[in-house]
Amino acid sequence: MTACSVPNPYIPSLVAEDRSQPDAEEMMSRDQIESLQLDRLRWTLHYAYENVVAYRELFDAHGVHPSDFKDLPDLQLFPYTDKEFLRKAYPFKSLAVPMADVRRIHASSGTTGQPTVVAYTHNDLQTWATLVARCFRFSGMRPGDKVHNAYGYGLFTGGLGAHYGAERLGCAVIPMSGGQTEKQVQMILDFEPETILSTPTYLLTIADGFRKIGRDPRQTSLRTAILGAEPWTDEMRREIERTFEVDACDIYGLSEVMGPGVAGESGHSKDGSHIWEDHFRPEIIDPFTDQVQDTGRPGELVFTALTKEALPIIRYRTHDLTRLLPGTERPGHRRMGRITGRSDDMIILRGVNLFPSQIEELVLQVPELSPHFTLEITRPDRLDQMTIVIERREQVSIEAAEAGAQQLLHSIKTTIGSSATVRIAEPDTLARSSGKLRRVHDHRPKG
Ligand code: DLL
Repeated sequence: MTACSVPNPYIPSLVAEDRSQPDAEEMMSRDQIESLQLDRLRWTLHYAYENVVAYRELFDAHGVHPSDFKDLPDLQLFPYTDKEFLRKAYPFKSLAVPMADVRRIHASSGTTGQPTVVAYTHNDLQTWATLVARCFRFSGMRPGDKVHNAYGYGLFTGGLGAHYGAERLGCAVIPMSGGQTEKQVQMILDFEPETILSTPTYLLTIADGFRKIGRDPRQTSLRTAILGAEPWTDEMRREIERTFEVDACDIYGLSEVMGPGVAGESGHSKDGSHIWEDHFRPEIIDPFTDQVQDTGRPGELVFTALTKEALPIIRYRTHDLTRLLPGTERPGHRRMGRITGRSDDMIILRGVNLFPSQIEELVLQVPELSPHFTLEITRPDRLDQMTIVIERREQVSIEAAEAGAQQLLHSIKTTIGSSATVRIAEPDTLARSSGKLRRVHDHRPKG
């Protein structure tokens, strides 16, 4: 294994196989977690510096050395990294281990330009499965459950990440992947899983699939849905819980930091995902000034991974906007608020900043309107315009949907401060998600 002048304080083989009970690190106090973080940060900074040329050059350029790290606040001495930092190292130059020690390679979805490559050693895969299993148990899954996994398999980390986590917990995994909605419905009816893993918008597509064959999605075996990979609101949680009569919990993660399982939500309190701080040190920064923010203040989430071997991650800017909150059911680990959006998904409409999740929240407060909508941004006569194209609910008349649309426009004006227009679409006419949904279509000229 790759050498490092500081011994690695983390030995994954000591992590118990039995995932049905909380593990020692999950239950640690805040003081214990911070002392663990101190040791693990010291290791990871040295390890990255000594084994990845790009980190060595970056730290040197900032005049900082791993030995400058003496206490947790010293992490702020180190420079941020971002997708661009990883892209420059495409495909394998950011790896800290020889390929002979790599056991898996994934790549981020990257809609534009080069994808980002991420890699895992045997130990990294153990840690990943352990943390996903921790999230699943925390959300209410139990060993022996049957689990329908509708996250996409392949280069995307969702499918395989969730798969090995569910196996680690002791569950029987049904590896459906995304798409083939009719088949998904059939498998849920035939195999009677207790849990479904999916993006929130794809679960709505599956609900349509049930209705299409005249089945009520409330009458399935499903009890729990563990949803993530895209922003979703508490209104969407209620919509999904009503539709399927399940408990819906959040799971958060990103490929560069690990994949799903960086944070998971309690099925009891449903009060936001706890970030597993025995493996990831989060910070919130002001995305404009780069200043670190206090707990509770909104900003961009930044992560340092504490135990990763193949791809060390130091102060990685996620672009995800949220805030840190004290832990509740796991007091040693802080929670994250809902992700309001990504700084690169922000729509600037005639000078007003808004996120698709704000529209989702308001849409789902209007009973006549369905959760199926897209945002079309245009610039006729050099003036930005946003049109919400949204399906009416099946049992609702066109007139009632039009009245609902007026109510929606009013609440957008009063809460966000933007004017928009609405176009009501017929049920089941808009494109459906089979994974991460793209809600915004920006037709404005670039530049
Ligand atoms: O989406 C990993 C994942 C798979 C998480 C399955 C949860 C479930 P990426 O494709 O790299 O990885 O995309 C990461 O997705 O930076 C967020 O913007 C968004 N995201 C992920 N989980 C959530 C969530 C996976 N629970 C990017 N809420 C992240 C809001 C989320 N956004």
